[in-house]
Amino acid sequence: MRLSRYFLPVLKETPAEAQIASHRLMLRAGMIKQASAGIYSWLPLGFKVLRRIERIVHEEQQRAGHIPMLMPTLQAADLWRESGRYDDYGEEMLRIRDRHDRDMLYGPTNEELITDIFRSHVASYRDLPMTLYHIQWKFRDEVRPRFGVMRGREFYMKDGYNFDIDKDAAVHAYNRHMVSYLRTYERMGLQAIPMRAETGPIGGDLSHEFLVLADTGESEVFYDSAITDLSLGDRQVDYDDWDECAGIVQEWTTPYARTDDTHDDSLFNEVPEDRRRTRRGIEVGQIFYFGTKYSEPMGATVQGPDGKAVPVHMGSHGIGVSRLVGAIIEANHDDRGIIWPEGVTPFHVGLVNLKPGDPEADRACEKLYQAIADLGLETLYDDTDERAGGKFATMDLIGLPWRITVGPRGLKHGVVELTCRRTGDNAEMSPDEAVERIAEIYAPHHGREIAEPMARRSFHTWL
Ligand code: 5CA
Repeated sequence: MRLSRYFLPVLKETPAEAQIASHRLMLRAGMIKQASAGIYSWLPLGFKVLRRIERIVHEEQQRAGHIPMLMPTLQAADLWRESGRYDDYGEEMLRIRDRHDRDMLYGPTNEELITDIFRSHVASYRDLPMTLYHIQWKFRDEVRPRFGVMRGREFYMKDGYNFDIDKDAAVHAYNRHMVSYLRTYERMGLQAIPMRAETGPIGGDLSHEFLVLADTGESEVFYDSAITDLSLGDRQVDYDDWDECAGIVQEWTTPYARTDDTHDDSLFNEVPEDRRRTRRGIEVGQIFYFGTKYSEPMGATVQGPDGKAVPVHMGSHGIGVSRLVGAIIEANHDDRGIIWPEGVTPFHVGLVNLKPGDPEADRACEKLYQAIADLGLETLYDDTDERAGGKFATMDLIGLPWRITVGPRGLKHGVVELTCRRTGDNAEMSPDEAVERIAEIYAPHHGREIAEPMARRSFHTWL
């Protein structure tokens, strides 16, 4: 993409209404614009990051064998009356009446809708286990929407629902979700720590939240620092293997890690003192097992092996897709701007032409642009007439992890400059070498979905 033809409305001034770094930087980098309180338009750069995150979520869900679908944002109130949540949910639910005076609502979550789909079409235990998910906009009329996309009223969420024959099978689904979430966040360059959680309006008695450590997080968190040494890395996981998934869950849930909701001082004090940490965190996901809370009142039963009808055991599992954009920035920025992890960056490379109009510089840039495109990677090419200082400031603000700077002076010696946004390290090299370096850097991220086998049971393509 050429910057001269793109829409990147960066702001020079720091917007007064933004209290935290991610909100400020998203506004300044031209990623979002507030439409009304807690509701945002996603401008091209922000939309690109949202899509990258969404794609990672889809790939990891499908790797775990979960089936994508799409449910609407507007729902009929009657379904929520069946589960009893229409009255319970309270002020956070946006209630709407249509022209026929029917009560509708903008979905804050989808347990009822999915349970209705399930009961209409599935009748036998032979069709289980099954996990369906979608990524869709939600609305919660938060009292205090704030921090930009981090606590919005309208927000984008992946929500998945498992249907299993009994508790043991549903606990495996819970474990499988925990493992696939760990992988999902790692691919985004994040460490998200699973912490025991309250279940709130979703219900049930087993739940974990995933928290990204950041000073601006809304929750206070208490943990054993040993948990931050854990990583899945390239570990291949068989998502159908109950013991393997349970083993990984055990590994991640043994060190103490809780939010202020579930914190227990006496247990925390058993952690060796030098490993006890108290910090703040951003909740980027939550998983629940709630058994038959919805299936029983709504009559979602299947015929078991003995011919008897039994209510299915369910759980639901959410990832805050739009919140993640803010959370990633909270965990990755400096005083000059955003620093995107390679896995989610909107463009892989920023290409700065210091002298547009100079035939040598133009030719070198075009060649680099093409060579990077041939790798299947995207470049944002600053071909504008702005002065060098302004170009660098914009690139630093929007946070592309790698920048190639091309100018007539360097080209005389056959070199361009490759700069790492995170460390500020600069190196001169030939344009060919720069392309090679870029290829190496992105190899572990790019095409990963092709290189690694998906879950054996199902592989549904997306896009
Ligand atoms: N039905 C369950 C699981 S699908 C559910 O709704 N879970 S939740 O309430 O925990 O939401 C899932 C995730 O959505 C949260 O972990 C959080 O990351 C994100 N989220 C929740 N509320 C907001 C909000 N107001 N703004 C942005 N993201 C939000």
